[in-house]
Amino acid sequence: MRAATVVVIEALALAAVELSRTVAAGSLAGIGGESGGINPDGDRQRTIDIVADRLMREALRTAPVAAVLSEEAELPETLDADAPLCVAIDPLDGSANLENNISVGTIFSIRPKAHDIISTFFEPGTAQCAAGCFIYGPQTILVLALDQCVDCFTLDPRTNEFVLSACDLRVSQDTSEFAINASNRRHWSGAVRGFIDQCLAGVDGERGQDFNMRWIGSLVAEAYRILIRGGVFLYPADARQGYREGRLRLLYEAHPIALIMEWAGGAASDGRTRILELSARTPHQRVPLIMGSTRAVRDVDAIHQKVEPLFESSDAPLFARRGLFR
Ligand code: FBP
Repeated sequence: MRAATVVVIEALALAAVELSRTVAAGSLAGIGGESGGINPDGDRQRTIDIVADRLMREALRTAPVAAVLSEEAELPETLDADAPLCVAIDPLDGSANLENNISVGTIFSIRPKAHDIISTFFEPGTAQCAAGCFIYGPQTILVLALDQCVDCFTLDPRTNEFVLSACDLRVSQDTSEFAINASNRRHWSGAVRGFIDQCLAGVDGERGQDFNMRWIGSLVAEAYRILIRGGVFLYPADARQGYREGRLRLLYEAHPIALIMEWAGGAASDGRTRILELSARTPHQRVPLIMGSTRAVRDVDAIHQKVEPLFESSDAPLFARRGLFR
């Protein structure tokens, strides 16, 4: 199974080399703008999303892959039904960031085929045998979770080869940096507001330390920053229509990023349950994602244990000026 997994990763890496060139060419590649299509989540597809999807699918056809589930298609596509592996993939996550020249990426999750293809994708995240992401930024980087360990490879543009650049990355246990889209504060649950308020209170609050904040709006870039210098990232569920289960997708965003975090010594949860223990009920299921330094993720979980119901008005006593979290 390991040999087959490596063949899949190599195939994806070849496609990523081509995609990184296209991304780097930007408007010169002539594929800026919207394609006119809509993906299964209702998001408008950009032409680059379609190109990325095609490149990754073509690559996977050359590898021992039974089926691929992509963000860009409603259902898994069967490739070679007898092959041993299935892949879930977000071919180009965060593509809306490209017009601002911000890092974007390809996220993938590899798992052994169960007795049939659909049930494979509905197994928990612990079924994954490898996961990773390619980051198309100032450098093109592969973050790879394989053999219980997370390594980093940097694309050498002179040879088109990914060269090992960091071994056995470890997420620092503690952090003084958090990442969240703070513009959604009024829609958050009391638990999320409670945690962020603790961070904002700095040395004067119960966490007793000052925090720095970051928000890139690109999952691969946030995950990479956390791998390199620690931190906690939250994309929680919130009260907006369509966000009651969060924004990010379980199978090709949260599961692979959670595997990377855990194998690098960090943690990932939905606020109550380890992401890797969750199983999807539908191919494009969304999930809240809290990931990064273990202590901070555990603290967010602990606050969720104390606070019910999920979306509480900010006027409720628990969250009022002299409530539990103020
Ligand atoms: P897409 O899958 O639609 O590209 O969106 C995913 C994403 O860009 C993540 O990479 C990022 O964490 C999140 O959306 C940002 O969401 P928001 O714009 O709500 O802050």
